[in-house]
Amino acid sequence: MSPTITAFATSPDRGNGHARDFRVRWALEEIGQPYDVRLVSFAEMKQPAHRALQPFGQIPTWEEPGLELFDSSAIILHIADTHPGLLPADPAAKARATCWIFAAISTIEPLIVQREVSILGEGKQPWHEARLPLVEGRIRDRLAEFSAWFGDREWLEGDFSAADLILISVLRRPSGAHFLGEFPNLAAYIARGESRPAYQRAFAAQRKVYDDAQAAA
Ligand code: GTB
Repeated sequence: MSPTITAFATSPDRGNGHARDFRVRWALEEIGQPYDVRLVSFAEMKQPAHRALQPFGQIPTWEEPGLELFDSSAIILHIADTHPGLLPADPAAKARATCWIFAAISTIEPLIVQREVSILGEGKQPWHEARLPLVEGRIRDRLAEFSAWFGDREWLEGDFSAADLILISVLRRPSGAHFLGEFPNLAAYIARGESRPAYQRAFAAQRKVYDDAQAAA
């Protein structure tokens, strides 16, 4: 039986693959696992039935017989634990790749999200113009650190892994991509990820949701 994930019925990212169901879709495409998608409206996400799956009323969620999960990274780790091909088999390499999953979502992504919060949520505040360069400086510094470490690697840990999938998803968010002209090795890294057939299948699937919603509107 295929797992079921949830995704936005009408994604605010306008079909650009920035909502976090995209990471799960990409992971599933990488391993060739078919999946079902239940689309939820913003109102439905805040109802008790959805909060029973996701306490914060968010997407994505995961349902398979005997297991319900939330949080895209936890879902991807579960997929990687139960299918070959998303994390290295060698325990030390697997630990290092897992380390990058946590670094992506806890050390890099919050700075990128902060710029989005700053622009979208605080843009009318009188202190916004003064604060934005500080927020952007933190992103630039962090990307410079990562770029220096990454150098001319192809992927984070040996072959492509779930760590690359998550970190590339983080870096391609608009507030990460905004700085990529300054870091050619990171721009090339993202392009490598985006050129993967599994990425393209996942992107097309989430884009179809947006296109269908537009056509029905
Ligand atoms: N830690 C959780 C995870 O990784 O699964 C975070 C889940 C999360 O933030 N979900 C968001 C959500 O459901 C969607 S992805 N938000 C609705 C709410 O909280 O009410 C975040 C997101 C949303 C929109 C864009 N965008 O428009 O570009 C990008 C990312």
